[in-house]
Amino acid sequence: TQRVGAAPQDAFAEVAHRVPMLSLANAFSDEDLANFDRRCREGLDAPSVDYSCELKFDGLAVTLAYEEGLLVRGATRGDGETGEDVTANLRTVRAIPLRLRTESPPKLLEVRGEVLMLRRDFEAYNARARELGEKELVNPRNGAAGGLRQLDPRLTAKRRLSFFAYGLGAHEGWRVPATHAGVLDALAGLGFPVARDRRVVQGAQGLLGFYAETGAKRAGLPYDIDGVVYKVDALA
Ligand code: I6G
Repeated sequence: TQRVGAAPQDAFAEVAHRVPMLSLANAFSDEDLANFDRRCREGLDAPSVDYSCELKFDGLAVTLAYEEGLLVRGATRGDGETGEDVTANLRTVRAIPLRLRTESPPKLLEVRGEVLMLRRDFEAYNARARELGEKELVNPRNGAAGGLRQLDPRLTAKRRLSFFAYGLGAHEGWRVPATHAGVLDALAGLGFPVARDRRVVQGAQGLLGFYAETGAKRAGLPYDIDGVVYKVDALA
């Protein structure tokens, strides 16, 4: 009753992102990775760099704005500068907290992450669609993207979308941890689902090791991924 309640809309309003939602650069080979590590070491003037490694879930990027601890707005990435206000739809995603789990919430905290459909929810949705003679979803990513763009939040709720947090947008009154891994831990503490398959590694060998490990478990993951994400762990 707290999550699905808004009336269907005619269209989505535009939202200008206070902090742009950037995309990631790609690496396609061991050599690309070695070059990434070299550029980081040279840029930081450090003999070795710690990297935070994560899975790149194959869903849709969104940003969630919390004011004084309450979810006030949720938007799609759009072109990175301006997205669409899909707050009513995002409120139906049970994994997204409507209120931060803290006694002293920050004035503003924007949390970024990916909305996706778990493989089991995708299969269940399509099984039901077949029973009813309705249209099946093509893949989990389309299921998530189409689900978020429904004008009636009751239809979004039927897709049983999931969410994983992976970063920050604008914030005021929040003590930002020193590392990306620390940010993810802090977001988990505030009640956000953060994927468990993440690790901090050292140097190019560490990056390659995480990639190989992920490849070995990819087929057994509960969701589709389209790669892994590496970030310099130190935010400074
Ligand atoms: O840290 C991240 C994890 C997963 C990401 C990310 C992601 O996509 C599923 N995507 C972006 C655009 C960024 N970080 C910045």
